[in-house]
Amino acid sequence: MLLPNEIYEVLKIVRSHESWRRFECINLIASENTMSPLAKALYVTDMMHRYAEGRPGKRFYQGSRYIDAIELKVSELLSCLFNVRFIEPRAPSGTIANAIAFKALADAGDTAAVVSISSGAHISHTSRGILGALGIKQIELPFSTELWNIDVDQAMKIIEVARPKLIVLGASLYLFPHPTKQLAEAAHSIGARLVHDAAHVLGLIAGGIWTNPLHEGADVVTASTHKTFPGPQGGLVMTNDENVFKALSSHVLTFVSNHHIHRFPALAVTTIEMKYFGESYALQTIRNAKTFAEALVAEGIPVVAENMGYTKSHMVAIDVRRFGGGAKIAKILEEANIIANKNLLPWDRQEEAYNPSGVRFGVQEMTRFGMREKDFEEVAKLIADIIVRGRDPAEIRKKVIEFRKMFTKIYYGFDMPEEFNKSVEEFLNLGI
Ligand code: DSN
Repeated sequence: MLLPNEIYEVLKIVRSHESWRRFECINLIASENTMSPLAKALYVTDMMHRYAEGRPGKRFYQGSRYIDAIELKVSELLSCLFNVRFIEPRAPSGTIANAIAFKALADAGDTAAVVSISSGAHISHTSRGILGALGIKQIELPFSTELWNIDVDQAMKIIEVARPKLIVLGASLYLFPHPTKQLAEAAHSIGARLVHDAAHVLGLIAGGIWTNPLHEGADVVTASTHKTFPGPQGGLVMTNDENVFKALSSHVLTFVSNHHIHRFPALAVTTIEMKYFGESYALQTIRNAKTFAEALVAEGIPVVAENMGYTKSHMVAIDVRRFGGGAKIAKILEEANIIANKNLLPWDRQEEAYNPSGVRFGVQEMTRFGMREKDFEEVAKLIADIIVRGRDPAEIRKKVIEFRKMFTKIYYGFDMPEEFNKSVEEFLNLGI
């Protein structure tokens, strides 16, 4: 076949990525996941070519009758799963979901209270990100490394004095649920609103293991749909307040123009999977994280939040200062095909982002590929071989590739009965 060389070059890059990350690595990035075969099959359809600015029934373009149907369907499925009145599914990322929420609830010159990036805030929560781009000022919520959480008493004092317009909870380093109830009460007592960014833990909420912050008093929850919630990359916003919803929705066009419609069928399928299998998946995820943390400690690697039991989420964070820092460790783990990211820890200064104290792991993706507690004990040994015992990463890489061969299949949903998987295969064989 005669094709321009450039085509083969592109193909080679894609194939190399696919065989490496999909089949040869232990993927432990806490913000990633893999869709089921059914969701993936429904991702690439004609919908990805279309424009449908506006809301169902009120579009700026013709030709959107089935786009309306899928947008309404996915909103309905998500509303039911999360038991909320209003869902805005059109944000193409969690950051844009935050932009929509902040813009709807605050004006330039207002103030938002947020933890620091080192204590877990996502960059979009801060003056370096969306908050700053919207001209909203940032004050810091105090974080206790004893509790590995927001210091509620101190936070309440700060809120009372500074009277911010917004309080932003939720985090990218998120080991224990933030105190939504207390801080929502504090926010409402001064007429402020609470936005909870549940991007990382949306799948744990869908599985009923973490409480939906909207049910604890948050005014708005933002999220992304591809971390512990194993759907296509994207964002969403939810609220129970109709006026807030109208304000949010009116800002989608500001930040998004056309939304990425082809996400919706895959998001709908993932939502259905989570309805039926989300609880067992979320439970296994948090069990794996806890076991992984304990196994790392047993191997001589310091895990943060020891006195709090290390984690109640999908994440585990290690403090690798004495091994040369997060940048060095994340890089040598990558040489062994163990993929994680360097991460600031609360005592780090923001300028240390290029070599922070920590490395962050997430167990959610490998849990979906079938890893259980004993498998994460093995992963902890492989990591310790490199970090503690100083073994050659190239030698460990061979072991990792062998180990990963046992975990390559994602089923329709986590822990599906075999007959269900067969039905999905038959369905997929029919083509779209
Ligand atoms: N930066 C992402 C994370 O890894 O947590 C969140 O968008």
